[in-house]
Amino acid sequence: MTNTWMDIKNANVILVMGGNAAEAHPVGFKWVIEAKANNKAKLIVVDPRFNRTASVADFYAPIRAGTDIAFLSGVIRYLLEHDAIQHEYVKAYTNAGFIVREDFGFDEGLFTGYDEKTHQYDKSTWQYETDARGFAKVDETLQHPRCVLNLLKQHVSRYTVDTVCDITGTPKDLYLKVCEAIASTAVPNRTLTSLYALGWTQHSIGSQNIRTLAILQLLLGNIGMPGGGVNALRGHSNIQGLTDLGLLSELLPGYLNLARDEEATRAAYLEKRTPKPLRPGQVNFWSNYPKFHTSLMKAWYGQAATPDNDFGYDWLPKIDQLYDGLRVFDLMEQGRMTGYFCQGFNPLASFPNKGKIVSALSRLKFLVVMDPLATETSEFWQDHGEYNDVKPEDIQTEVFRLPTTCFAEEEGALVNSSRWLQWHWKGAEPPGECRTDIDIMAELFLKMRELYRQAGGAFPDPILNLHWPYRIPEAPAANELAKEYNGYALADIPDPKEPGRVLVKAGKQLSSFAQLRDDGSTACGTWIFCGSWTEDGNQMARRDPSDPTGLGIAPGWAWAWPLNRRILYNRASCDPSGKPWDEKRKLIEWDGSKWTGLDVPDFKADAGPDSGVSPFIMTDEGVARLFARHLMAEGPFPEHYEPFESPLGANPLHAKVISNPAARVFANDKAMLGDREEFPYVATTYRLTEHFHFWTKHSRINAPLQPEQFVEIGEELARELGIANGEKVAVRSKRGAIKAVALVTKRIKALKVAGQTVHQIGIPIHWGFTGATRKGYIANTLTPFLGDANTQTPEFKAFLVNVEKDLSELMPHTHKPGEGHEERRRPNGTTRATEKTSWLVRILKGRTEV
Ligand SMILES: Nc1nc2c(c(=O)[nH]1)N[C@H]1C(S)=C(S)[C@@H](COP(=O)(O)OP(=O)(O)OC[C@H]3O[C@@H](n4cnc5c(=O)[nH]c(N)nc54)[C@H](O)[C@@H]3O)O[C@H]1N2
Ligand SMILES: Nc1nc2c(c(=O)[nH]1)N[C@H]1C(S)=C(S)[C@@H](COP(=O)(O)OP(=O)(O)OC[C@H]3O[C@@H](n4cnc5c(=O)[nH]c(N)nc54)[C@H](O)[C@@H]3O)O[C@H]1N2
Ligand SMILES: [Mo]
Repeated sequence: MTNTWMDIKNANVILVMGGNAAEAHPVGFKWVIEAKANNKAKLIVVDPRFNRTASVADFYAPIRAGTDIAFLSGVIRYLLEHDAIQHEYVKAYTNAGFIVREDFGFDEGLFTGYDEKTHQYDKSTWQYETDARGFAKVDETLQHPRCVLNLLKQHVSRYTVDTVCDITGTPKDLYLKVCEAIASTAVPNRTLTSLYALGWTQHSIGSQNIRTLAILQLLLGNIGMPGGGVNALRGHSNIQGLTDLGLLSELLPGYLNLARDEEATRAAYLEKRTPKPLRPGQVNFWSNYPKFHTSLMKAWYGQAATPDNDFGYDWLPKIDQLYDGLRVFDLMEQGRMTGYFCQGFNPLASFPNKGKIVSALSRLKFLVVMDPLATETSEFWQDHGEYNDVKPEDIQTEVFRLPTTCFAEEEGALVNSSRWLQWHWKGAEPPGECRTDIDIMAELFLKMRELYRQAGGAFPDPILNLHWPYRIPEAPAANELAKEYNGYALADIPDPKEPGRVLVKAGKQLSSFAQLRDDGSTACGTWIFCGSWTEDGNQMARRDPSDPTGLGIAPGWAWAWPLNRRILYNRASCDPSGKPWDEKRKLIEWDGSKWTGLDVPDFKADAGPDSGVSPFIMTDEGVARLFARHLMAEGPFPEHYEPFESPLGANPLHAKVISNPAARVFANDKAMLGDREEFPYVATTYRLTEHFHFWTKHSRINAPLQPEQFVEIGEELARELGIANGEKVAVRSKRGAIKAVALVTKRIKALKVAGQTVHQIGIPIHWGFTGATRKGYIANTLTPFLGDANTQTPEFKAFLVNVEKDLSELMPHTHKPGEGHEERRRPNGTTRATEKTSWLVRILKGRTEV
């Protein structure tokens, strides 16, 4: 979230689109109710289904799954046409006036630079015109035909109300009501907040859904404002922490990233990540990158990281390509992976095209599952009849299960959607042989280090040099790790402003990332967490709920990254002269010599209105980007592309390009896409309050609340197909079929789209063949194996199915392993599957045939 949960209460209009907050975030959703009760806020829900959030909305608009870019681009056109934009904000705080290169263009669905062979863009034209000094040219009058605002106007001009409603299926009167409500927040004293989650991200155009909303919020002047923002409601309780700590193939902690193959030296790597400002006098915060990276290497490698060895630069992998989940399972299926560690992840149930996942896991030599439960993944090799129709004797994979604890059985911090690091304490002792994930990983590491020490190896340095300062090496404590993430001084840090004065003494905890150095004198595991555990103690454990301004800031409750700032970009909540746009929403202000206020200013504390520094200090241009330059895979402006399985089989906007031309699709999976003749209905998948994914079905309290797989079918379609409520039906896609109980509902209506009727089917995801619910099929038997071009998030939310009453010919999954995939066998030539519920020691003793 750019803002925080509590801040939602400050909004005048709340748009829930691409999420179902009342169902999936029921506790945080109370702030929406507060806004309605105390602020007379209007709640708008745009969703294919009239869902639980819609049931308390002021208006609900139905939409065809996968068409949100068209919907929102039409709203942007409406705002520009009705002059409902906050002019002063747009002019001063966005790149509206920046002039784009003459050779940039967009034609028939493609931006300039597309390569048909690689399905990728050469983005060199997606840039500004620059002057002799390398600064971007800007037309303050916004008249230049190639300034960003005019290009945006031109780009969205095709999204007329009629075109949009024809693509989305949204009735015109409802669409116009949504436009009007959103436009009402263009004034400085009204804000729109937007709450989204997977209804936007799980598409082949997921990232651009969010970009479109960001553009809209900038035009309305709603970024940085209390009650505004672009607010991602995150998933698992610590999934925000997962990205913060860099647990994606290309990331390092704090959104730093791994070197690419071609970046042979640390100097080349750092230079690329330390951009020069695009405007005179602008501060670009990423100029501090070398300090963050060097401090990270000191935290990881301690004394072994020295200037002479480039602080261990070569010990970290350099990547040739992304190794995201889709790529990993594709490589696995090709037989190009030996082993896989599955930690807190149940891909057989949660990843697309279950048939492909079974086929992939079957080609491993070993699979390690670290989980408190026996999951579908750990049992993938077992024959569960129609629900998991495999022959164990054909599967070579050896499976190890390492039982772990759950969050309540250990202490530590969880990061929530508001970026708050909240410390929690152990609530119970773990049962049986369970051990914490930290202990398991620590023991594995120590064993590997011992093996490297004894036997050497191709490249022992990254393992042998790792700094391991924990009191009990087999069990690093949560507080030791938290202090390391925060960072500490390795030598006295001199105060740059006062010669002779020491800012931080050697050995002391740091209190701000401004204290980090690139000479090796500081260590810090995650620069954005710097300040969370200072010499004053554990800031994450603070529990002071007081909210002095009533704006929901509560600075003494836990700790928010960065620097306990609650609302990001809050400099933009003031006008260029430093006065709040709205006195009632005063977060910070310029007092004549410095920025003051209740929130921590997102700016240099002493850079005044005349300093020439613009508010968005994380960008090279100092302003927010309506035009994203080279940063998105499929274009600097969002464009409507159809889902890969489209009920239209065409894109009403351009004949040649139907779906996202840069999306993540592997050759083998293209053959597994269905067409509208065979699969006429749009399907989307989602969750229910009563279950948490695939684990609460193991709980005897949750299981009976939603005991078995059902699918939601609108009344009109049910009538057409002769399906009665409660009857069992088969739902089939190109990838396979599932059986489910039909729930016939008024809550999904047929839509009129491009002259045809489109029916949508709703498929909740929570069942499988383990646990206390009725045994069932896995919903992801149906979903396509392809994803977003930027994040590689799978397209779980828009695909094609058929619904059948005849259950006799059900083929659980039709996936055939791609051609050219080599069969691999265990070295001894046997094929077998074995259940290894035994303990980690088995691996450590080296008894596997790895
Ligand atoms: N009880 C419970 N809570 C949970 C979870 C859980 O399993 N159980 N999971 C957690 C996790 S990990 C996550 S990521 C979040 C997810 O939170 P949400 O994203 O809110 O959850 P979903 O149910 O996947 O989808 C939300 C809505 O998106 C709609 N939708 C589908 N396609 C489209 C589309 O193309 N456009 C629009 N506008 N809407 C669409 C669906 O109809 C659905 O109502 O929930 C978290 N909270
Ligand atoms: N079709 C479709 N598919 C989807 C989605 C969708 O909307 N539609 N949503 C996607 C989303 S957003 C998500 S987040 C994924 C979820 O997919 P997964 O993360 O694979 O699903 P979970 O059931 O949450 O699995 C997490 C596992 O972690 C275990 N666990 C719990 N605590 C601990 C712990 O402390 N340590 C360890 N090691 N394990 C622990 C649980 O027992 C559980 O088995 O599903 C995705 N798949
Ligand atoms: Mo999630």
